Amino acid sequence: MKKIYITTPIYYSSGKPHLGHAYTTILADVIAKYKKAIGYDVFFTTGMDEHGQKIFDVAKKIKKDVEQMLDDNAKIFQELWKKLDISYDFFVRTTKQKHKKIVQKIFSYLYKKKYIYEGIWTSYYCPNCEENYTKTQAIKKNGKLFCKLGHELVFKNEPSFFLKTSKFQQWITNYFQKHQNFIYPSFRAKELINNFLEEGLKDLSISRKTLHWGIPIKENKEHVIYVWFDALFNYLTNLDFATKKCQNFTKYWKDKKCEIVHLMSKEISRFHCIYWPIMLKMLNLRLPNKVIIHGWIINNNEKMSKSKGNVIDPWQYINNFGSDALRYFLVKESSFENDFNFTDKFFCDVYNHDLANNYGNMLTRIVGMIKKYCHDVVPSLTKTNLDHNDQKIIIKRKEILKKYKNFINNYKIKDLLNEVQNSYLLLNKYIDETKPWILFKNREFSKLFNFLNIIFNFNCDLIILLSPILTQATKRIEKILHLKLNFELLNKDHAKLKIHSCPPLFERK
Ligand code: ME8
Repeated sequence: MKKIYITTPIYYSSGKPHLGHAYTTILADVIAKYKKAIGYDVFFTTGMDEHGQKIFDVAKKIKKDVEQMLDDNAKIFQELWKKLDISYDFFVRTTKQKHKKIVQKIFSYLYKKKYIYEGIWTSYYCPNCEENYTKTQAIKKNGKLFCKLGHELVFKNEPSFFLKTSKFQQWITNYFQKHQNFIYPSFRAKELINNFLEEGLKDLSISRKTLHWGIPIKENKEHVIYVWFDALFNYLTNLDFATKKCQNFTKYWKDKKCEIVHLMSKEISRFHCIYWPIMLKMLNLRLPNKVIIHGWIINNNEKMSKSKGNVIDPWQYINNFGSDALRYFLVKESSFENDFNFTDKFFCDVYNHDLANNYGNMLTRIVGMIKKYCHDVVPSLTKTNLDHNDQKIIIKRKEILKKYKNFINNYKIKDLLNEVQNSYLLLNKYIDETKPWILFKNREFSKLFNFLNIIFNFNCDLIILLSPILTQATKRIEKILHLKLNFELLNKDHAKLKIHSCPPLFERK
């Protein structure tokens, strides 16, 4: 059985989830569900990044006990994931004992191996992104230095532990060049080489002496572990790496046949594509197969983020349009190459066109016709009297069934959705040209039954192909059709199936 381990970033627990968090998590969930649907054994994780300067500062600012804030925020994230039908297999919180112990073990191991040493950390630091900048990488404005997201940098000069990442600069550059599929889309590898590798990779400061909100370092209790060193290892601690009960690590990480995929947006690609592979190399562990990087959701021409205060609340769309609508929109408009501008009008247009008019209305129309012309039972195909229009639809159905696995295997879910929408266009045309009401009036029953059988079967496949995204609608349709919808039912003939009335699935807005 094929296997895949897929992860989202773990989100900072410094506030509520926004549309950006929902975007990545939905994409990962949809990939996980599609892979499961085509027979993969899937392990999917997400969770909360709960240490570091930013978390500590926010709790202080809102006058809340840090742990209370973390519990509250983890709960809010999990409530959102439940509402959005996100089926993760493990939800990590980095303040939990298991995670902390494993990270300490890894630190001690790398320290013993001399990959970690003590020194003085002098750097321009972004407390918001928890990221180092050199003077050349920083953006200069009015004599001050800023990170790429526009936060002011703070100069740091303090004792620290360092990870010998500089030793691996050539290795990681070669790795990018030899493994063109490692980073998707591949142009991001060039960006990383230009921005971070060409000017020389510095050793990474991995501890903080002036902060105590982190995992204590056993080798020197005055320091805590830097949040990114701590956080990246969630991808191993989720699988119980370096514990007695490490079946999942053996099953999903050690087995080279298991596909490992990390998903995120571009601002954290440096950590996942440069530092994370180096850490794994130091531990003598295999690398992930793919780091998939998507663009940002933009609001008013700026990256939507908590620090900018321009975040969009996913709940308002879920409450007005339903969770399926948000899942569908974010997958349909997702882009690995570009950012996309979120507007209410855009959201509403896609909802009305794709979900209300095509998906929902098509089923209502077909069920209505079967009720009216065939006493609620899907008719059989006579195979005689098939005309050009019937043949066209049969061919289109075959085509999409031939292609869908390829789309799923190559993470091109958006392309699959485009194929599905094209099919709806064709089916609408098929109805208009066949004019079943005239066939009925003229008592051309064999033609009418062929038409209804062909359109019902094809539409059923389209519903199944969208089922990993439209989880709620699928449940409702299963009741209408009295059928458990899964990918094994693709390409089946549903003749003789008894169906029930179909209330509108997506009301027009
Ligand atoms: O970076 N558009 O956490 P974070 C698209 N804790 N995606 C967005 C987005 C936007 N405007 N805003 C956020 C961290 N995201 C670290 C990660 S992983 C070991 C540690 C999504 O809460 C996107 O996936 O800032 C991005 O990479 C992630 O949220 C950042 O979440």
